[in-house]
This record gives sequence, structure tokens and C-alpha cells, in this order.
Amino acid sequence: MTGNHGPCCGPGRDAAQPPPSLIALTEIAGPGGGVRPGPADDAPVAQAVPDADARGAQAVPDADAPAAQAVSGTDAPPAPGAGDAARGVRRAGWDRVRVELPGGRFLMGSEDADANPGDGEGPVRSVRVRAFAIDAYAVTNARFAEFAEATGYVTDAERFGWSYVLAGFLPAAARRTASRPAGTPWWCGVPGACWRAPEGAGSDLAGRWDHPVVHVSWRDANAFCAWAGARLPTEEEWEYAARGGLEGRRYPWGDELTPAGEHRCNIWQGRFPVRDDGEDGYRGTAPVDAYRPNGFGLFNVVGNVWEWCATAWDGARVIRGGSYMCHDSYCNRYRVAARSRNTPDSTAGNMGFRTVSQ
Ligand SMILES: [Ca+2]
Ligand SMILES: [Ca+2]
Repeated sequence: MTGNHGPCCGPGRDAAQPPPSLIALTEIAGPGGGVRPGPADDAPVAQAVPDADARGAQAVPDADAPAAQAVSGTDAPPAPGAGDAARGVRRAGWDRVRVELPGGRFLMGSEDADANPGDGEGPVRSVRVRAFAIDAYAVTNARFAEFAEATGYVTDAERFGWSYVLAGFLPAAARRTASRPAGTPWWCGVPGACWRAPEGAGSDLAGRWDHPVVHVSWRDANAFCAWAGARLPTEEEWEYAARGGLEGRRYPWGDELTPAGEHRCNIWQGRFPVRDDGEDGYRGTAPVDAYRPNGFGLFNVVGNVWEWCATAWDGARVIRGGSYMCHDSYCNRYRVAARSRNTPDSTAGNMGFRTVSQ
């Protein structure tokens, strides 16, 4: 695998072959059995068992980062109720903290030599954004569950009956039967995969309520926003917020990927797409508050999950930040200026969002 031009963000829904039959997965799950991600010889190691140690490294703002943020809590949030406890909510409202940003001019884009020219990251230009407030965290499963319960909303993945899951998260038998897009064979179209069941029928959100919601389309994200009194960020707002007050840097924290050997984001280590060593503490998604925030107090803007933006790009919509599947050998779009896109009804296990308001 060479180059960094691949659509690691996942193919659009229209690239799909018909997904495998539901029967296939039912057989794999067995009576009462869950389809759980499992390691296999020919695929990445299974996901989502965070190191206890890795969690300890989080959430300490850089002392030397620009002190631009004003963190706004929610209005006197109620104590967590029984429903919250069931969803692993640590304290009410913790995952909906907003950061108020003053706006202004910033240098957007990059002229990085290793950027894909087709992505249109450059030229670097001065862009102005108005003041706005943005989520410190990507929308969590717990938060999306509140929305789904309150509204009965059915997501695109649920409506279509399938979504894209990284092959390595599936049992070997499911991988063998799954349909895979020709250009990105590490993706499997999995029946029943949706935000509630990230690896398909039998999987659930246990231990992942504080992870970013995935398998949500651009349309789903907008439906959430309408309910929450928010909207998706424009691409300009996203990049301004993601840069955290730093100018002309490759990452939200500076130019080095792992300063002093410290991981700052959830991407892929090892050989993509065969094996993810998980040296950064996570295979698959991480909790939305993993790692240090940027200078504005935003967590995981790069890595973890791609984030939908409002901005259109050739009939598709912009996504930013890269995901746990990004690796320098194939897709270096975890750089803060990097951009990609997908069609508004597309979903995958590495695409989520955060919201803004003005
Ligand atoms: Ca990782
Ligand atoms: Ca992200």
C-alpha cells in the first residue's frame, strides 16, 4: 500500500455491492450469541479495549497552548438518573461542554508536500470566521441515544439495513461472506451495522457510551443538530477550532506527531490494513475525551473519527480530521488541514460529528 490518496474514510453508500444476507450473520452469532469483534490471522486485531494506562494520560490542557477558550458548561445539569447510569454517564452533561471561540482571521489550508493535490488543501489563505461555540467533544453514543429516544429518529444505516465496518472487527466467517468495495477491500458492508450495533447484529455499545457515535450519515447528523438546537460546523469553522490557536502547524498541537514520544491522537500503528498495533492505546474508537485537548480545549479533532461538516464538495459533504484508521503509509489525513468527503447518506464505523452554535 503506497501513497496517501486512498479513501480510507470509507466509500460512499453508492459504491456498495449488495450486503450479505442477514442469515449469514445470524448463523455466526448463534443462539443468544453476540457477534463480537475478534482477532484473526489475516486481519487487524480486534478493537476497542482501551488500556487502563492510556486513559490516565488524558485531559490536561497544554500549559504552553494559547489560552483562548472559555469553556461553557450546561445550565445546572441535573444529577445523572437511572437512564444515564445505564449508559455509563459519568456526570450529567459532561459530554456536551461547549467552547466559545471569538472568531477572527486565521490561515486556513496547507501546502504540505505530502498532501494529495486532489484534496485542495491549499493554497494557504487568510479566512475569517465569526464568533461561535463548538462542542469540546464529538457527539457520544450516550448523547445520540438521548436524541434517538426522545425523537424515535431512525438513522440512514438503520433504514438501509447495513453500514460499513472495518473487516478486522468482524469474526472470520462474517469477513468471508461480506461484500467489500473493490477499491477499499478492508471495508465490509455489514447487515444490521448501525450506531446501536457498531459491528452489526449482536454487537452493542457496552463500554462505549463515551465513545463517539458512528455509522451516522450527514443527514443523521443534521437531524441531531435540529433537535439539539445546533448545526454542523462549516469547514472553515472546523479548521479554525481544530488548530486551537496555532498557526501553520501540521497537527492541532504542533508539527511533531508524537512529541517526546507521547501519542496525541487515535490513529493506526502497524501495517495498514493488516494489523493495528494500537500503540496509542486504542484499536477502533477511543472515548471522546482521550488524549490532551488542543489549545482551545477541543478533544480528538484529528484522529478517532472523521467529523461531518456542513460544507458541500461536488455533491458530497466535507469530512475532516481523519480517524483511527489513518496511517502515514496510506492516508495521512490526520493532519489538521487535511480534508475528505462523502455522500450525505453514507455511513461507516469511523465517521461521526460534533456540533456548533452561534
Ligand atoms: Ca489507535
Ligand atoms: Ca476527529
